[in-house]
Amino acid sequence: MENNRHKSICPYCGVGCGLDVNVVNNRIAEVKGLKGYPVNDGDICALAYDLPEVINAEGRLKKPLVRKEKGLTEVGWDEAVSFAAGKLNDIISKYGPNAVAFYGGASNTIEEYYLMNKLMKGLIGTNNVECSTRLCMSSTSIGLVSTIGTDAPPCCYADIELADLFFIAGNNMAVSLPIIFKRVQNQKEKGAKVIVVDPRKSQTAAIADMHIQIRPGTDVALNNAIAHVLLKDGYVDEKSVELYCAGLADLKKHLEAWHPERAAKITNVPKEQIIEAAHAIGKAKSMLTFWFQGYNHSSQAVFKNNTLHNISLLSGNFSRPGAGPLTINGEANALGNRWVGALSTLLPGMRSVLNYEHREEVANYWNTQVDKISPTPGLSIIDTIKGLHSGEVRALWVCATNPAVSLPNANWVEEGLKKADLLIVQDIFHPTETSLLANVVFPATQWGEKTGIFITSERRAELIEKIVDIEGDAKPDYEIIQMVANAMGFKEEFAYNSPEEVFEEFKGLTINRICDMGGVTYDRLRAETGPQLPCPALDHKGTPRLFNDYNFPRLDGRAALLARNYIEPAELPNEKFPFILLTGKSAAHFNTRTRTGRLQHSKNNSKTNYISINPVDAKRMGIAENDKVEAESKRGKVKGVARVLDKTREGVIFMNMHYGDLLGVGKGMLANLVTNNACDMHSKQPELKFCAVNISKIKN
Ligand SMILES: Nc1nc2c(c(=O)[nH]1)N[C@H]1C(S)=C(S)[C@@H](COP(=O)(O)OP(=O)(O)OC[C@H]3O[C@@H](n4cnc5c(=O)[nH]c(N)nc54)[C@H](O)[C@@H]3O)O[C@H]1N2
Ligand SMILES: Nc1nc2c(c(=O)[nH]1)N[C@H]1C(S)=C(S)[C@@H](COP(=O)(O)OP(=O)(O)OC[C@H]3O[C@@H](n4cnc5c(=O)[nH]c(N)nc54)[C@H](O)[C@@H]3O)O[C@H]1N2
Ligand code: SF4
Ligand SMILES: [Mo]
Repeated sequence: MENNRHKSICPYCGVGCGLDVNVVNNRIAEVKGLKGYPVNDGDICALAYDLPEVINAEGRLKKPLVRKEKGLTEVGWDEAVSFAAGKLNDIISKYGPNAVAFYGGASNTIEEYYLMNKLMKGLIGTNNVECSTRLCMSSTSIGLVSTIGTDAPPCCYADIELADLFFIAGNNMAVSLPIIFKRVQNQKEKGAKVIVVDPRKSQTAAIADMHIQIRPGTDVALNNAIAHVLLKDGYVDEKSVELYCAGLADLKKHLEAWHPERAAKITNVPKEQIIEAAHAIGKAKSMLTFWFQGYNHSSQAVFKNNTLHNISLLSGNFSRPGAGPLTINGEANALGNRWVGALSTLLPGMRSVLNYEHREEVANYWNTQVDKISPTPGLSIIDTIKGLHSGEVRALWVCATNPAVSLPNANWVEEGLKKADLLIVQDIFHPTETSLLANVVFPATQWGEKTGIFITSERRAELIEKIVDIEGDAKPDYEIIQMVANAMGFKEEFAYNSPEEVFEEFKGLTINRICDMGGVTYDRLRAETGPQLPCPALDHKGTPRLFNDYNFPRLDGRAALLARNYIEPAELPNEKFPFILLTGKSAAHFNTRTRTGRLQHSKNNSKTNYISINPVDAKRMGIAENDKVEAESKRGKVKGVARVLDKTREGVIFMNMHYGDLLGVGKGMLANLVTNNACDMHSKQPELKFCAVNISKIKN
């Protein structure tokens, strides 16, 4: 590439498009898609195209802040770091290690997460390390672990061009993964069929050959009935399935009762459509499944995942090129973070805190006592907020995530955050809704200003490099973590001179595991397209697909067919709150909008939060297009502007998640003011997509 052009990877969603970034006078001037890159071959979506405006936006935090009598006050790094480290040490000595917690974002690099894991799990001795991936991919992760024995996405994007059926459930990829959507559309033009399962007529449903407009929350019933039909109508080669799956006999028994008539009643999907969908799956040569937050943001999330995998396994659509579960992550490094151990149950290198051998391996590697690593899982982020309320948790260190906006039941979250004796917030911008509540704010550098590795959804490792210098005193997250660790007294253990040194240390914990990075070096990533993991040696080309030998990392080598029953969502509509509220993403904004809310066109065009309502409901409630409306749940109220659209069925309303108080939209527009903090019991992922509300016109 020319001198001023640099290769990078997009910092937004987990697809991991390759970018060709033009730097002029130390500013990122233009972002294009990287031609020839296997993911996107020169293509990008609007989010990446607009990166220069976001990266150069006003409002960057340039100096550390510490809360003093007159509020958050600019101080030097030494003062901020020694204040934070001193307070952390005080809290640990007074209340024990489990009184502190760390909560990071999925745009942190693997090096940053490695350091945080080492500090918290290895040296302080608490497993309270969480990541926004808890709100995003934890159910996908537990779904894969329970079905195939490991959190390793088996497929790759090249499977799209080999498939003849796409089953897309709870995934509005036209909006959320536009580059993948284009590849799916191209394949559809060549004859592939598309089934979309979504309670809304989403932008993705618009291209479907079959749109299954399911009643929200009921996917397990639908999936079970599809599996029932596959078995009953002779689409399952039971002898082969038994070779690579355990549990067929139990599942068959369980599914006997899941006939389409029963599922039709629960899902509101006509039984004929269920049968037709099952037959289409049975006849397909190669089916790829996509699922996303319509599954994961649910109190039954893991069961939705398991029952979808049952369908792929039964119909022989697993472990073959063009067939299988193609899991895409929401955020750039959501897979990398999991593999480094960014959840409170995990240890680096796809290990678990529950496993003695794993604790021993990691403790030896870190030169620490095995009992230093606690065998008890740490708190999930929702339990951490509960802990702040009860006093069990005293200090929370937030980095690269904005929980005051993104967690459910926002009033309760804010109260919890305010109760902390110490709230450290590390962000690129200030104020954010979360940094406003902090005792210490550390200014961080962002994508393009720091170096580290992302692992994207098809297990591809890539280096994102520092390509511009910054004004002000912001520092990379890895450096800030190291400074605090040093100030807490961990000098020898945290004596790194570069992120590359951190990576080389982490690498040792990946050897001979599915995440094997033995063949990955910074130099290799600079010289060529990053390999797909595992990549055990420098001359190894990487591994596009996993488990094509039908050998799964479970005790008997087979995948598990799991008998799962439908359970109702945690909160059902009732007389006082008769509507179901769904929430989701829009094309114009990314997550909590701290970045995209700074774009001029969004300031001009998307100032309002819409609440979309079905025309029949609107008429009944006396609501017209553009009316100011309010939705209310047990937990709070949210305002918006009515959009009367025939997109959802009667009784179901929808709004986007993005609108915190800041960046021009105004107070009270945040969907999470009303959402439910009930969680899936297996993945601890909150039910962000289903709560009971009432809706009314605001009279002024
Ligand atoms: N432009 C843009 N792109 C993004 C993001 C963004 O904020 N903006 N965020 C990124 C992130 S972090 C993520 S996780 C992804 C999310 O990407 P998606 O999961 O595709 O997006 P969502 O809008 O969260 O939800 C998807 C769909 O689930 C449906 N749904 C709700 N309840 C149910 C149900 O019970 N069953 C079924 N089958 N469907 C249901 C909703 O109607 C919605 O259309 O997008 C990523 N990409
Ligand atoms: N109701 C409802 N709620 C939802 C969802 C929904 O669909 N409905 N979606 C959920 C999902 S899937 C997700 S993933 C979460 C996302 O929730 P969050 O993680 O809270 O969302 P982001 O806006 O991505 O937050 C990233 C933060 O990190 C900062 N940042 C960016 N880069 C860096 C960096 O390099 N270093 C540091 N220190 N900071 C940086 C940004 O300014 C921003 O404040 O929201 C969840 N919440
Ligand atoms: S699809 Fe995702 S990774 Fe690709 S350019 Fe858009 S936001 Fe970035
Ligand atoms: Mo996400």
